[in-house]
Amino acid sequence: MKSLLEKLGIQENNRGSCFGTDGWISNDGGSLIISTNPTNGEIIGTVETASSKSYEHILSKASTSFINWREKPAPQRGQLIRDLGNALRENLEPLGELISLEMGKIAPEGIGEVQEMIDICDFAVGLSRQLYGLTMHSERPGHRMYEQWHPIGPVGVITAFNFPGAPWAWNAAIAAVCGDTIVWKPSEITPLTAVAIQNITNQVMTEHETSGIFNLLVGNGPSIGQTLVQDKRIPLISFTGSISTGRKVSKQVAARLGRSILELGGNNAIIVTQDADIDLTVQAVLFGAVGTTGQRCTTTRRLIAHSSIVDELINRVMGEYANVTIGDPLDTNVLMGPMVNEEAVNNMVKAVQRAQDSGGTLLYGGKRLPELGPLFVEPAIIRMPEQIPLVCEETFAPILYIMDYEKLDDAINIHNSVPQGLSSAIFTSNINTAENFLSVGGSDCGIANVNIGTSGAEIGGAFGGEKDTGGGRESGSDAWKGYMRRQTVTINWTNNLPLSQGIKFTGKEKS
Ligand code: UN1
Repeated sequence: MKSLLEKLGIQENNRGSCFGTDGWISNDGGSLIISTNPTNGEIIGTVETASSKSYEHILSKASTSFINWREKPAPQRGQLIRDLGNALRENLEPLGELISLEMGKIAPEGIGEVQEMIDICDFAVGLSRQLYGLTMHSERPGHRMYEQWHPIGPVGVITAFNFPGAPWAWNAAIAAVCGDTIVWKPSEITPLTAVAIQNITNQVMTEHETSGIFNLLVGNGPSIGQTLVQDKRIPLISFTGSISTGRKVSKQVAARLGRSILELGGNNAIIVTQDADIDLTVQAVLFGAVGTTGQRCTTTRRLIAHSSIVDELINRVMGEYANVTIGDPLDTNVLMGPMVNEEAVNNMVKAVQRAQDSGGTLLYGGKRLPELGPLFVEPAIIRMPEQIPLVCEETFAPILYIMDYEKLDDAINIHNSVPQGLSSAIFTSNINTAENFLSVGGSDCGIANVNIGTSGAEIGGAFGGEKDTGGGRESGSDAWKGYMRRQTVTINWTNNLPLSQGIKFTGKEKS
């Protein structure tokens, strides 16, 4: 472990406020966050939280750096992101391993997360030459109209423990090519991954003889997070986390008329029709429900299967679950690591009990595995006769609720009858059924997949969802527009001043 941490520049005790290589700020008065390995409870390292003085320091650095950074031509900004992508490539394995160590996801998923960071850098480099605005035909003769996109300012990025790197990268890589600087408040559960990433960005900023583009503020949500959310100097807050915290963030940002991008909880389902390819479905369910120990916002939480195939599907899925090796996420044969903390385990155990008390049948797992460690659990499969309120909640754990249906309309109705709207999927070999699911009356989610599970989205699409998921979009497609301000420009190149809508306002007609 020591050599891994050394490679990433992590010490036993780390500072948590930074704006560049020489910009690690010592906190007077900041408390310590202890980062522990959820697999064995061992301390990996500590990080100092930002004091109010270091907060001010970082904010002023992010604000002054913005003034210079925004002047750099976007394709040149892209060069820095190209080098960031390359630096991440060089650190693919150690950074992936640190993510596994600190968060508990298995090694291939830790590495996959870093790959996702690299992918978004590649995307952002291309984007740096494609920040296109439209031109419009003016209704007035001799007038030209177009829109241009300007950087918006320092962007506040608040991320969650389950993906300690990728959502930062979706925001940071895109915001940086857009000309913004970034102030990152990572989850207090995964501060070391954040310190490692900051070290990588520092190296890249130094190579480019700059600083203050990527800034870090480690601290607790209710203190530093809240201060950031209420800070008028931050025109945009991008928040990933729970619905309840997202609601507070949204209100506070709206109260100061700032902008927010919210990526909140999901309650993602797969509909399995009578003509689905069962082999394909079973593989997708396994990755979707068990992957990342059920702690992705895109995790498959509900399976809505046609009554004619539900029993076969349950048998097949249970067969796969029986082969899931649970244990140290860095062991190559392990498919499911620990949960993140005691609270998460308790929430899971409680939900499994509540489901049974409300008429559900526990078909598989759902118990603690104390012999492996206090944070290990078996994934649970629960057959539900109907979609009770508990199933409409997101329990951030590997619990799969299975329900059945007769008619596709009923399945879509069950599917959409939850408050969240992030990711969705249908397994079918019937094109009509698939198109029905994708039509306006079909899935109400931000992501809709056919013959692909609910999790594991590529960076090229816009990522996010509707309803209580918060409506934000990050990552690919045109999500970059959220990180810039649009300016509509009209130029009159004549000696006349015609008004729009044909209005005459000369005062001469009277006399
Ligand atoms: C998250 O859980 O917050 O689609 C992000 C996925 C990943 C991202 C998940 N690409 O599952």
